This record gives sequence, C-alpha cells and structure tokens, in this order.
Amino acid sequence: MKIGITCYPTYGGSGVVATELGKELALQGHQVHFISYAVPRRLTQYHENIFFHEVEFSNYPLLEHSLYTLALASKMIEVIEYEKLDLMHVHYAIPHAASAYMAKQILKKNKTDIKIITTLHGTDITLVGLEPHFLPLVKFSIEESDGVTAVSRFLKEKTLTNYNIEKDIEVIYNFIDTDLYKNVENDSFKNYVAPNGEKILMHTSNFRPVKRVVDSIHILSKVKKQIPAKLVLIGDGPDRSECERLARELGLQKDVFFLGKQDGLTDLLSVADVFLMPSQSESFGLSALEAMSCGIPVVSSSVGGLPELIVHNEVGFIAEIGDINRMAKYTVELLTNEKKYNSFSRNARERALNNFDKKLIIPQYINYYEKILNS
Ligand code: GMT
Repeated sequence: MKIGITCYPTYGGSGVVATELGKELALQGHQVHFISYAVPRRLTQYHENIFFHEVEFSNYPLLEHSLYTLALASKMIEVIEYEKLDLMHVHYAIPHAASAYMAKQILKKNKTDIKIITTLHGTDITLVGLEPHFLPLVKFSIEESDGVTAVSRFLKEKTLTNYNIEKDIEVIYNFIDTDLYKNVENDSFKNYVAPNGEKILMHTSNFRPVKRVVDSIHILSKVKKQIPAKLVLIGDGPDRSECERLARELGLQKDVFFLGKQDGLTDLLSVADVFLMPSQSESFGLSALEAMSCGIPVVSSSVGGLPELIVHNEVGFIAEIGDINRMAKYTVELLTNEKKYNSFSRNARERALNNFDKKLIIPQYINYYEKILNS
C-alpha cells in the first residue's frame, strides 16, 4: 500500500503513535509518505520506504495569520496525485481531517479518488473540538472521513454523543514496542536521584493544565510524610514554572527533579518505582503504557480511557480526579508492600505485552486500511 500520514510532528502522543505506525508499515514493505510542517521527532533514521513532505508556508505580508490548513491541503493534493497514494491517514482531527476533506474534494475533479482515515486521539474531541466555533467543522470532517478510529472505547463513545454522530468508529488502542520499552539497569541515574535509596515517583507529560502535573508534587509531599521519596518530572510546557514554584513553596526543591524534554525514556523510566498520571482528561494514556511496559505500576486518575488501560488493583490504582490523598495513599500502599509491588510490576509488564504490543495493534490498522480500501 502507499499511505500518506499527517500528524503533529512535536512531542505529543498522537505524533508518536502516527510516526511509530508509519515506521512499522514501512518495515512491512508499505510505502509511507509523512506530510507535516516539520519532520516528526521520532523519525530519526533513513528508511527506503519512508518519505517526508514538508508543508510550505507563504510569507506574503497580507497573510498575517498562518494558512496551515490550506497549505496542508495543497501539499496533500500534490503528494496524493504524484505519489499515487491509496489512502491518507490523518492523526488528530483538527485541522488535519478538514485539510484531507478539502484535498479529497479537489482531487475528485481530477478523477482521483483517495480514502481518508481519521484517527481521533484525545483533546481534538474532548477539548478543542468542543469549542463552539470548531464543533461543526470537527463533526463534519469526522462524518465525511471514509474511516474513523479512536484510541479507546471512551473516546469513541464521547465522539458519538458529543458530536451527535452516527458512524462506525473502530477502536484501535495505542501500542508499544515491548522489546524497546523494558526495564534496564541505570544505577548512576538512580543513585543521582535517590542516593539514600529513596523511592522514586515519576511523571512524563507536556505540562499542559490537562495533565495536572502539580498534583504529582502534592502527592510527593504527602508520600514523603510516610516514606523517603523523590519525584522525577520529565517534559516541559505551560505549567512547568508553576510546578517549580510549588516545589519551592513546599520546600521540595531538592526532592523534585525537573529533567525537561528527554529522549531515551526507557533509561529514565527504569529507575522509577511508581508512575503518576493524575490527568484531568486522558483518552488513553500512552505514557502510562510506556511505564507499564517497563514494569512500573501506575497510580492515576480514573478519567477517560485510563480504566481501559490501568486495571485497578492489578497493574496500579485509579482514583477520582484531584483526589491527591487517595493517590498518595495508594502510592504508599504499593511502596510499603513488597509482595504486592512485585505482583503489580509483573502484571503491568504482562498487560503491555499481552494487550498493547505493536505486534498485536499494527495488524489492526492494516486490516482496517484494507477494509476501508475495499468499501
Ligand atoms: O489530546 C491530546 O492532548 C493530544 C494527544 C497528543 O498528541 O499528545 O494526546 C492524546 O493522544 C495520545 C495518543 O493517542 C493518548 O495516549 C493521550 O491519552 C491523549 N491525551 C489526552 O487525551 C489528554
């Protein structure tokens, strides 16, 4: 197959899923054309089946605001036509699905038919898409996509009800390379963070308000009242300064490590004892899956698709959004009961292996592509 993929190229989970999917498709012999404004971060190596097409911007002075949606549609038209793509798979509805719709309509005039598949990832449906000025556009572009997938049952249901849509939406969960995401020795980092054998809590995210990163600092503060512990925060974003301020205010500046954006997460995740995900909204929780694959139990909020990933009292614990007392209690419970901890750690790794390994999920995408192409 010849597949076009559009995604956000930066740190977000939707870009990670899209890029890892494209890389796997290429390894399996499909030709993959990424179309975006920058090379996706995870696209680090040359592969003969992978091509990147950069969306160009016009800088004519009259065009004060970015015309990315139109520029993307134009680039899609060019690539679909000249590379003879079979389908265009867009990740994150806004504005990618609208650009793809436009490209499809224009190509129809040239007698070129292209199938459009939209994968819904999260805030495109639960937050941004619900803004009144976006809602009709998002609803329309979902309805007009030839195929739609969602990364959890929760997200599928939210899409159908919030947008009043009647459409078959295929649930295809996030996936993980369990050969890559596994526990490795990293004593030097462990000793650096926890020189006296303190327990290590960890959180990775883009520090947007929806991630409630400050909750993880409050959780550390409560956990520390019972056991020696440290917190490692990986990532960066709008809430970083507030988190640094809070850590100082609570006198935790020596206990909270801000690492900023990092590659090579397995080395870092491997030193963690518990992974925290106190999100306000989370359609799946890819970073929790990354931790689970490394055998790290997760303590999270119970929102969105998280209960589909984190089986309560088996691979971790879930609590109401903002219930930092309960999350701290669960964290202490895990860290003070070795037998329970070891069994949760094993279960977390096994759940990643048996349910979300890329070997299980990539074929679901390929089957779905074939279904849509034959429809
Ligand atoms: O919706 C977002 O916040 C953006 C998106 C991203 O690009 O980071 O994240 C979502 O997609 C991930 C991959 O499918 C999911 O694992 C995340 O749960 C989801 N984030 C939210 O729903 C907040």
